[in-house]
Amino acid sequence: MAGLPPRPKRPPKPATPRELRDAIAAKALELGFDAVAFAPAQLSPEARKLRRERMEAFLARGFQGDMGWLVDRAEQRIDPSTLWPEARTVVSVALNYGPASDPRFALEARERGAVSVYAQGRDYHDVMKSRLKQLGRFIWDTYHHSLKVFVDTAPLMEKLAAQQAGHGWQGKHTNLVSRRFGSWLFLGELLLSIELPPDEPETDHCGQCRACLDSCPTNAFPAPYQLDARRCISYLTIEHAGPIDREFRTALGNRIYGCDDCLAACPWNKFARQSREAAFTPRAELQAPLLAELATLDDATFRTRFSGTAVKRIGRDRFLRNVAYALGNSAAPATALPAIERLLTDTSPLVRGAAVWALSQLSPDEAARRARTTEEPDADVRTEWTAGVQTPRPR
Ligand code: B12
Ligand code: SF4
Ligand code: SF4
Repeated sequence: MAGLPPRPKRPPKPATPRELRDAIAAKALELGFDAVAFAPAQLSPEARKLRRERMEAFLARGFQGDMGWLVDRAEQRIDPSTLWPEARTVVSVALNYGPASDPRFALEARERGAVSVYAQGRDYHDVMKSRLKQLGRFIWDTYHHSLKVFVDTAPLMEKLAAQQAGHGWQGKHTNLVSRRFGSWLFLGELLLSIELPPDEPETDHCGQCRACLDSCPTNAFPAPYQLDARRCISYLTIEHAGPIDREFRTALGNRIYGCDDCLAACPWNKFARQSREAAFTPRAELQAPLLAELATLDDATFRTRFSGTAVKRIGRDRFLRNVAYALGNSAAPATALPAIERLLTDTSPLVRGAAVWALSQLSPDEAARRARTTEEPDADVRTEWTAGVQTPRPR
């Protein structure tokens, strides 16, 4: 949450709430946001109750996995006005990151890694934050209204805020779907201390469709509109720190950072358009990179290569863990085995453990032979050797 600079010397420009709303919307579009809309920051008692019940149900079932930060400050997540009691209006902004083609094509080239669309360009947090700050600065300098800027890390439920502001609705895959941009919107918010005329909330247009639910490779949806994050590839490859449970390793396929399957399955994407945002143009090194080549990255080369992208956030070891699982799923032993060999002696036990699994997938006999003679010092990796021998490879 960003603080405000000193109060400007110029007097505030007089504006009616409607004029202020129009000026903010025009400025947001000028700054490059694709959509801007307004919602009241104060919830009705019924809305607050429903949000609380749903949030509590999610947490009670442990769907958040290791993301303990979702539990912290749950009350603020439910109600933006508890986050900042002066808040009267949520200015909800959206950036279109629509891809040029269906991202699921990348899943077919198994010797290459699939990085989800949202992470292929510049880190959206940086793009969003810098623009929101510029928008906040404009409102403060011109109109002197107090405000707070949020993006992603704030305890605020951005999809609900965006639905209330009318950008779209929370679809059965739990993400916001827009009639104009399909599944491909990043969301951000600014809270304002003044009440502005709100937009109409959007209603649900999922109907009988269940394309997203049926597309999930790990059955992460226990019911429509509910996600068990512990089963989601996005969570497993990005948020989860340790070894990925064996149950999910084959389903990862070649996904090395995030997953787009449920988003890409949505029929509303027929209205989606390619992003016009230069910062989101996919970087060459994130478009189907060769797995064997990624396996050579050390900490320094990882940091340099992924500087300014969301991939850098998870660190080299977790990324190489994902690469190792993908090598095991590559069905391309000629190129994968030398890379796996290299990762078997990696300094990180997390990476070595994943490499053991990869070896057991591509060369089970060799894995069994090596399991008998390994001098592996780490207990978890030794367990991987034993498990690799015992678990038959899925056919
Ligand atoms: C934690 C988190 C994750 C977690 C959990 C995802 C989740 N669905 O909660 C993980 C790591 C899995 C994740 C993955 C992804 N994420 Co994420 N994530 C977040 C984050 C930081 C918080 C979300 C949150 O509060 N979850 C907690 C639960 C309780 O919320 P929920 O799913 O909305 O749960 C509600 C529903 O279950 C609903 N509900 C329950 N029953 C019913 C019944 C009915 C009828 C209805 C209507 C609703 C309903 O009530 C619950 C509470 O409101 C937000 C940013 C933010 N601050 O909001 C980004 C955010 C949601 N993520 C985003 C993105 C882009 C992704 C990925 C697409 C990235 C990728 N390609 O890999 C995937 C999509 C996976 C998916 N299907 O959701 C975007 C989504 C933009 C959009 N258009 O919606 C956000 C908003 C970030 C941003 N600033 O743009 N993410
Ligand atoms: S992002 Fe992938 S793994 Fe996660 S819910 Fe969607 S389809 Fe399933
Ligand atoms: S795929 Fe179908 S069910 Fe899922 S969000 Fe889109 S319209 Fe709704």
